[in-house]
Amino acid sequence: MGKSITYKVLEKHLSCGKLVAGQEIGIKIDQTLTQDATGTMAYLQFESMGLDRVKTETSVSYIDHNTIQQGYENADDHKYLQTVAAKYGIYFSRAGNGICHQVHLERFSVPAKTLLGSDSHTPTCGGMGMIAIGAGGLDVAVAMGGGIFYLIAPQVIKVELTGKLREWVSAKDVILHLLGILSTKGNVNKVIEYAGDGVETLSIPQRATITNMGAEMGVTTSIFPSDRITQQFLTAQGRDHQWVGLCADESAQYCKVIKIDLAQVMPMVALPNSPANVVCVRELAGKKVDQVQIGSCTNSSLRDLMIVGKILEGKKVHPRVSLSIAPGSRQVFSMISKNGTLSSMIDAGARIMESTCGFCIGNGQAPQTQAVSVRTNNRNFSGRCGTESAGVYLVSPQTAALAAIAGEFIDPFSMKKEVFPRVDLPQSFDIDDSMIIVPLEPLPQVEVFRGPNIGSLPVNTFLSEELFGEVVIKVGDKITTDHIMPAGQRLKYRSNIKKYSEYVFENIDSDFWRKALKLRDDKKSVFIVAGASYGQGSSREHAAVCPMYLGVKAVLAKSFERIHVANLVNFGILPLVFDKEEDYDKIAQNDHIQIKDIISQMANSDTIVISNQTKNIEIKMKGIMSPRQKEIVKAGGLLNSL
Ligand code: MIC
Ligand code: SF4
Repeated sequence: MGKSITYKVLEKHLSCGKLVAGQEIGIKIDQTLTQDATGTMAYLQFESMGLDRVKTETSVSYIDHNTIQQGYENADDHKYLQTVAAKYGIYFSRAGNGICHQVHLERFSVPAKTLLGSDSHTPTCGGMGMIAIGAGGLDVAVAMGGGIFYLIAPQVIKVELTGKLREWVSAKDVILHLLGILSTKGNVNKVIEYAGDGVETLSIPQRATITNMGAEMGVTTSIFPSDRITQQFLTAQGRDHQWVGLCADESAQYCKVIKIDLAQVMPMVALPNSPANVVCVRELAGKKVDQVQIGSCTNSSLRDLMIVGKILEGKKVHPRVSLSIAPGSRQVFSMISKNGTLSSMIDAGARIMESTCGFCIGNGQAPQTQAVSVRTNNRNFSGRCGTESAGVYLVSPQTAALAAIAGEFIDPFSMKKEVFPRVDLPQSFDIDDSMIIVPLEPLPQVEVFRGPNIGSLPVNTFLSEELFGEVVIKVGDKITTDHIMPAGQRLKYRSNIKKYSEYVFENIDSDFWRKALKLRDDKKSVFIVAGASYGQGSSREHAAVCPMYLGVKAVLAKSFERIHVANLVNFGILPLVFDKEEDYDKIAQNDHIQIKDIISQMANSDTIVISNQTKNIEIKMKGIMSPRQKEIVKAGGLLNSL
């Protein structure tokens, strides 16, 4: 039987297990990436493993999330990360060099290799034909130490692209269109593989926009073939020697095939508060807009910003609108500063931001109360932008630029055909890696800098045979890690678990942490009850570490997202799924829960019976852990078990 691209790359990297969809496998990781908001924990964990250096082909530590530096905390974290990188042989991309995914795509991505990143948008490099997967920091730390990364061998969905995008339609519209089909739930342990003759009409940055937002569907990753276009991009980045071709066999089998005629895709917009809440931009034409934000790892490439620059050329930003633009990397920034794009933006009245995540993670640029904020990034969860009452609308760079000038949504198709800005990628990009510090060989003696913001690693206790405690919070469907562990203004506590834990579920129940701590200190267990797709969104392991610190022992949910379930296990929290979904209604907040003989229950079957003592009933839960994961939870987490 022929093979998909996904299975070809997985097979080459297989370390253990059988490559059969649904079974747990272990793969070798060639490259890792971390960013500063998840990196400090990942490196504290790596340090605790006692190794003398990283064992991967390439590991890169990026500073891109927390660059606001109000107070000493961020700068201390950056210094810690820089010294750790020098000590253990890690490339260090300094603040200002750009967003990890954009820089990795430009400077480090290699087709047919594996990449594990402590950020959920790591699949961006799938646009280059990599198996690029987002994971919690601890899994990345293990991979840096040469350890295996475990995952469920995925089912592969083929998305067959035909035709060519029309003018004014972009790669962002393609992925929003697909989100409308696949939604944000029910895609766990799947990979999306792109094929068809439409692929060659898409440049690498366009492909990367598409794979980037696969994360919003909850798939393990997304991947494009490596072809002539991939080779051209690598050549233009001065890395032609790193190209290898990669395509699926004709007879490869897929679990599902979705056909998209690129010529039929419309300009799309995702309405608040879900990236899958999509409609055609046409339906919003005339709706007033208060803020426009262009950038993020989804849409901040040279091509994207040159299109924006051309639309803004000779125009002025509408007086109602605040427009900010953040180039994705220093390479993009530098090139738009030389080719006239930047001056068109400045002359139009755009506010030019640093090459960082910034607005995308709520780090600045919070819009006004009840604002209509139009953004080119990938997530519009409520509150993520920093203003709870604002509505965030996700669009392509061209739709965003048109709205910035008009002060309202414009249907791009209402624009004259001939005014569409045509942009070709350059034959060669400007290459200047001076903001990437290359590790010295042999590795020098380096003293790791630890400012007061670098806390110690919290350690869990071994799982006891019996848990008794209370449901401290009951939440509904699609709870994201932004709900569990807010970012934005709280980002500066990422290295200080004790302090950061005070903000768990801040926007749902700001007293959660106090109630949980009280139970923990009374030696009782804290339980969370949740609906479907618990833990969507980011890879932040803090959404497991901080609850663990507060005494959470189990999450009882209708279903979980992949990265979050791995993080719960890594920190010794039991992820349990209702055997019958309707049993969710049989547990209320404050109910007393007891789970007896857990370890023997886990050993004997995949069903765990819990008792709701308040209602005097028993409820069957499914254990969704592999035998390996059961051992980790028993040990109180991966670090203990290592
Ligand atoms: C995000 O886009 O939500 C983040 C911030 O990049 C996160 C990582 C984090 O929380 O630090 C992600 O996507 O994993
Ligand atoms: Fe940064 Fe936003 Fe991309 Fe996350 S999604 S890596 S916050 S730009």
